Amino acid sequence: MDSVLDIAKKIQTMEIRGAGTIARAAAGALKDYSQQLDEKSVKKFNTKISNAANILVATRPTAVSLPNAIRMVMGYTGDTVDEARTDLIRRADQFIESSKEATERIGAIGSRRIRDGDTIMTHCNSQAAISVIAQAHKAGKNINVIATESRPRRQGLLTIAQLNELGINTSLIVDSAVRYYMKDVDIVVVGADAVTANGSVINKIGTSQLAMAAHESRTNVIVAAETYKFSPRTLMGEMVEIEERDVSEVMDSEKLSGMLHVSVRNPAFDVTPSDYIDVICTEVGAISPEMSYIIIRDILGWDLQDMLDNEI
Ligand code: RI2
Repeated sequence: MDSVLDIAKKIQTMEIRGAGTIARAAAGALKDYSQQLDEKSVKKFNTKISNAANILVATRPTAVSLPNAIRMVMGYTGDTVDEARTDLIRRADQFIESSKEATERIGAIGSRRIRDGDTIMTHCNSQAAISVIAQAHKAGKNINVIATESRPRRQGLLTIAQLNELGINTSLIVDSAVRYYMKDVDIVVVGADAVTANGSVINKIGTSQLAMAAHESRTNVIVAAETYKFSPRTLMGEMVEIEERDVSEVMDSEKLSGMLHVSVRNPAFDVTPSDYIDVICTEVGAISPEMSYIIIRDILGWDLQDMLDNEI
C-alpha cells in the first residue's frame, strides 16, 4: 500500500498535477499495487484494490479525469487473482496509452483552428492545450503565445518553459493583465479539469475571467479536453466540487496570525459557462459545448436511464 499512499500524497501536494497526468498516475498506481499483492483469494484482492482506488479518488475532488480513469481500471473482471490482475493491468495500460494518444489527437484537431500569424492566450499549464499550440507551430504556423502566471501556484512558469523548449515565442503576464492584452489576442486555448453535461468547463481559477474578457472582445475560446474529463455525474444534477486549497499557497499563513478579521480564500478552479466557449476539442472531434451529453453517453458509455434506474 505504500506505493499507493506515495502517489496519493504526490497528487494531493501537486507534485503530480494536471488533470490528465493525475489520471494516468492513479491508473499506474493501481496497476503497480496489483502486482505487489500476493493474495490467494480474489475476494481479498478485490477489497484491497478497491480500498486503494478509494484513496486515490479522494486525493483531489475536482478533476473528473481521476474518478473516470479509476472507473475504467476498476471495470476489471476475473475469477482468480491472476485473471483479475491480468485484466486490471490490461485496462490500466490501455487507459494510459489511449490518454496519451488523445492528447496528441486533440493537438492535431485543435491546431486546425489556429491560423498563421495568430496570437494565442493560454492559462495555467495544460498538456492538452499545449498540444494544440505545439502542433500549430509544428505545422509551420507563425504563432505567438501570451501565457498567464496562474497564481497562486504559478503553473504559467511551467508553460513558458515548455513553449520555450519548443521554440515558440511566448510572453508571460500576470493574471490581472488578461483583459489589458485581450486586444492583441486572436484565440484563447485552455485545458479542462472537468466538463459538465451542460457544456460548462471547470478549469484553473481565472479561466472564467479570461473567457469573459474574450467573449467581450469577440475572441474565440477553445477548450482542449480529453473525453475522460467529461463528468457523468453532472447528468444527475450533481455539481462538480471546487477544491479549496491551503492558505499557505496564497500567503505566509503566519502573517495572518494577528489579523482577527481577515480570512484568505483559495479556490483552485472556477466554472466557465458554455456561452463563453466556442468549441471543445476532444480526441473524437471538435464539438460544441452543447454536445457534451453525447460524449458522456456514447463515448464514456453512461446512460441517463440506467443511472436513474440504478440510482447512481
Ligand atoms: P491537462 C490543471 O489543474 C489545470 O487546471 C489545467 O488547465 C488542467 O489541469 C488540465 O491539464 P492543476 O492540476 O490535463 O494544475 O490538459 O490544479 O494537462
